[in-house]
Amino acid sequence: MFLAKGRKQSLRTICAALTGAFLLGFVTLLLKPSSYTLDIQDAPSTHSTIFNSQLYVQGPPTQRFRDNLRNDTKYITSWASAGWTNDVITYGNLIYLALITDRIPIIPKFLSHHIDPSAPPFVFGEIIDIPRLSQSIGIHLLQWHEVKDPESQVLDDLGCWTVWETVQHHIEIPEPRKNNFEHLSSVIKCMTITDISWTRTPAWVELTSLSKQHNHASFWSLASLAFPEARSNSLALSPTNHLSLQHKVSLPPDDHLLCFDFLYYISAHHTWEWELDYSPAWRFVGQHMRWTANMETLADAHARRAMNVPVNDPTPPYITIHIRHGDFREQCEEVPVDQCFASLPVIARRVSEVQEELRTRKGIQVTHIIMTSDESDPEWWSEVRALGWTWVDYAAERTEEIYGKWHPVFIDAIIQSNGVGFVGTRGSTMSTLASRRVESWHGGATRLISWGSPGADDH
Ligand SMILES: Nc1nc2c(ncn2[C@@H]2O[C@H](COP(=O)(O)OP(=O)(O)OP(=O)(O)O)[C@@H](O)[C@H]2O)c(=O)[nH]1
Ligand SMILES: *[C@@H]1O[C@H](CO)[C@@H](O)[C@H](O)[C@H]1NC(C)=O
Ligand SMILES: [Mg+2]
Repeated sequence: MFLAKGRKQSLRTICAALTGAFLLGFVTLLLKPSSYTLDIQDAPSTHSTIFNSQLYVQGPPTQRFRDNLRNDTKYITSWASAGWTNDVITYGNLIYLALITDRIPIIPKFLSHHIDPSAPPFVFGEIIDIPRLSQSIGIHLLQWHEVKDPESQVLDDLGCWTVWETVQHHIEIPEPRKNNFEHLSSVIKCMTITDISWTRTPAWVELTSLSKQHNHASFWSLASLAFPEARSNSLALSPTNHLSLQHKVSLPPDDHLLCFDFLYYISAHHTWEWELDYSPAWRFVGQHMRWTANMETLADAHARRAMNVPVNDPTPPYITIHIRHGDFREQCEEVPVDQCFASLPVIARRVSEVQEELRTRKGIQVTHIIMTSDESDPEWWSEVRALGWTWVDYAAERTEEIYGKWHPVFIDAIIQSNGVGFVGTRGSTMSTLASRRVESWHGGATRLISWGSPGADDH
């Protein structure tokens, strides 16, 4: 739902974590033979269905990112730093913007500060199946580590547009990605070692429909800045207004590598559009972001153990529930938490509806129910058990120790997406995406539970 305001982070911890990740990447590079041995002369085709990053860069990752960009190819990038699902949406928006501007997106890693700042950043292509996404949407996707050597200490200068500064009206002195600017720029510095000067996007980037208080910009207004006319008209009116932090240089927004500070609050027509049926970012990109085979296998193994499936039996159809508690209690305001969140009987009523729909529409009886939640109260979980529902016990599985801190949220999201039914929490992006995946990938039955006051989900 709403993006959590910048949680205070120790920049040093983040940089240390990032350095750890770079070293890890370096070791991986040493162990793996270079995949850049082909000498390809052909110009890239945007309709190429072959996933081959060499066609879109000059060669192996370089010290300065610019040395690796092709002079016949235009690129686009942006950054993310919120909850993981929000970041999936942000990168989905970036890729959709790449699609409509005919540019190659360069995708950063996922940052872990909302899970645990000590967890290293996670490579997009290790959870999202990039070759499949690329084939489905017809454009190539690059990742930052393929362009610039993650080990590089070179501070590249870059000019970018700030959308955030333009669309926030609730703040007296708007800035690029306010609240998170310092954090974001340090992240950029650590991740890509880029020193950015910012230019404010024109006021007309704002989404005009129903959005004044919601700080959204529109896809096509931002897209127009990727083309010469809107670009030069805007630059004539709006000079670069923030010098870069390190080198104190003032560069106009780059046109070879177009970049924006933050693309979470972007829609075509309506705010929070990923919740709406016609959402172009979901339809043209999001639904094609399938999981990598490795992650699918791992999630399936966890789901099977949670359901006690005998070794030689297929994984049975199941319904997943996602109950988002945690910091959502802040939205309860004066309503006591136990009356604000949906109770287990209210959740069970929704589960029955999904079972009933699956019986009548698909002719299947689904008895396996898997709970996923950020709730930590053991009493609540024992009530879940009493209803005959199960869950993945990540502590007993030792998932974090074996695979890392990211994996519980990844595995929960994959399990949710692979159910034939889903019951989630209205207003949680994790639930929104799970519903959409279950509907789009499995033709499944879904319900979102309303909450916030007693009886909120009565219907
Ligand atoms: N493992 C696990 N983590 C969860 C679950 N629900 C929430 N979380 C954690 O809380 C984060 C919530 O942020 P998002 O993924 O952006 O989703 P959201 O529910 O819209 O939350 P906000 O963005 O904070 O409004 C997730 O990324 C997880 O780290 C869950 O069911 N399982
Ligand atoms: C573009 O790059 C190619 C190969 O790197 C080079 O031969 C060519 O001269 C460059 N073209 C321009 C216009 O700079
Ligand atoms: Mg969210």
